[in-house]
Amino acid sequence: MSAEQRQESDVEGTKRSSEHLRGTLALGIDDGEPNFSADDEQLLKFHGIYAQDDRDVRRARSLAGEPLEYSFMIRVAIPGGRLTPAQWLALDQISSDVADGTLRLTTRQAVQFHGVRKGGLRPLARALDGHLMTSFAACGDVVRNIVTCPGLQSEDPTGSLTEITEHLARTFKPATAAHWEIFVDGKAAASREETQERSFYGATYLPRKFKIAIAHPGDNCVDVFAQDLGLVPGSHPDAGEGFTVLVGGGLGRSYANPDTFPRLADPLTFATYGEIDDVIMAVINTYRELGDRTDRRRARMKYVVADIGIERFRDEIVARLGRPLRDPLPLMPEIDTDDHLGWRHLPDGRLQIGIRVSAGRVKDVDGGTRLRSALRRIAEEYPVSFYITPQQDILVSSVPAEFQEQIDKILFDHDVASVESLGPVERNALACPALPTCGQALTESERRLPELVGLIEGQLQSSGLGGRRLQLRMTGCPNGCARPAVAEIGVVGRTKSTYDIFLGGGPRGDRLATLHREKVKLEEIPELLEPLFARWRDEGGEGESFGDFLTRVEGP
Ligand code: SRM
Ligand code: SF4
Repeated sequence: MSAEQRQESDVEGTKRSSEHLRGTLALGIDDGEPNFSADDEQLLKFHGIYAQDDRDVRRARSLAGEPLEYSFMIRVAIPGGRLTPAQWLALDQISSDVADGTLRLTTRQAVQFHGVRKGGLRPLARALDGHLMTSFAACGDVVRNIVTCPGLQSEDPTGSLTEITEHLARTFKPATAAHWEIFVDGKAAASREETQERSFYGATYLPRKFKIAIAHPGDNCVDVFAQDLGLVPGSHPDAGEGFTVLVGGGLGRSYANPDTFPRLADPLTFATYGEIDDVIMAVINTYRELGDRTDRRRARMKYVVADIGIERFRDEIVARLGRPLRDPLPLMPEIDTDDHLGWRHLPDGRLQIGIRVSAGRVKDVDGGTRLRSALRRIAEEYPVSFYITPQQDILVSSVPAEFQEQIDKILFDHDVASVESLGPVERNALACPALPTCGQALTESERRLPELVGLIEGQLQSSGLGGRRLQLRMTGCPNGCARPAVAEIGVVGRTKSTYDIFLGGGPRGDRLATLHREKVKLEEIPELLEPLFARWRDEGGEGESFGDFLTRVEGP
């Protein structure tokens, strides 16, 4: 049966009848209940709000016949991950006032709050609004937070890619005033004139989320091949400055649907800065019209590209643009992933320090690292800027040279690990939040990352490979939020106590890892890696990464 003949999914009906993302949210927020109706929970996502419950106590509560421990996760969209000190301080304050005291940096340069109660939603939205931030459209079937390599921004004295990032964020943000009415202005805004929604969103928005990232030509820290639409800056010999545009990437997979799979984006065209909005619009309109609205698991744009092929997809874009497309520029052969950690000099004479944040969780640990306090102090006292990286880390940037030592001292006094002291796996490990907040988690991720890092670093050590860097990414389910599908070692939750192990991705992010072993307990991973590490040690080329080695000897 074709997608047109199948019935559209319930979420499509909810969106259509929501009057541009309002639904009954304005009533639900004041109804005295700890949660919202099922339809409103779908709409909440467009406002950057996820209904969750504490899964550590879910079973006990259900057995006792008690209501679940409801709370909300709020994701703040931060274009390019760039924040002023005042914005950082506002986020820090929110985390004390209405959330669980932590800030969670995400793999898409956003910030999440967990454990927010219904009564905290409006104060949170107002605090964000007061500092020119919003959670609106950080989630939902829209263009998500625009990700941009922090190096492209902080190391570019012209600021042009920061401007483009902000321009794209504005251009593709839905126009409805619903969020400001319901969460920010309350009753005052109810009389506000209805805004026309953008034509490429209409009443039902997109079939699913749509992700855009801008990569540095030589540094794929954003994982450009994993995006619905990736942009790589370049200079065309005839057309001038612009982007090579890639389309059709995405990493999610569902055990329940074997027709789902991770996919790397294909190069589509080269577009100048002046042309890029129209090209993105044409891609979004193509997706809007051809995307599957019947099965949400197969609704991402990567399936449109996979189903019709990149050539026909190109024809669809040409038809919508009404002009031919240029060929894409070839991508640089030497691409790596810069973790942006440690001190570096910026072209304007100032400095930048990249600070590792394990699993993106900024917090103070009693008797341990007090990263949250350290960052607060830096934001309070120094004229700097911040960037969240796509590796869940944070950069303190634009540091005047005279403050370098003082900042080092603050980090030292708060027991924040220096980059030199990080282990070779720890340095680049990513983990998604998973339990206890994520409703989709099959098992643990963030909470067991330190243990897994220790196991793999221990095995490297005993295999005589102590200092070798390795890219580890862990998730609690196959949705792939920490991008394990392109990692050298991807550890993906399968059951409550086991993981599927994927191997063979690489630091360039241009190769999918392949399934090596199913249903492995974490404790069994060193044993599984031991013979592979021994071969890598004995047969690997000079400086050859683990992923490249495995691919060379075992094939892709
Ligand atoms: Fe994700 C859903 C967390 C990046 C693929 N993701 C979720 C939810 C909202 C769970 C849910 O639907 O109930 C998770 C919230 C958990 C929690 O308690 O906080 C969640 N995703 C995250 C974050 C926070 C992981 C992290 O460790 O940083 C990342 C937030 C990004 C942001 O700021 O916008 C995050 N998610 C990703 C990525 C990586 C990326 O975009 O670079 C992917 C893979 C790329 C892709 O989209 O294909 C990803 N998340 C998914 C999917 C699978 C979508 C699919 O195509 O099937 C889901 C499930 C869904 O949407 O229904 C999902
Ligand atoms: Fe949740 Fe799965 Fe994403 Fe982890 S990968 S945050 S478990 S949806």
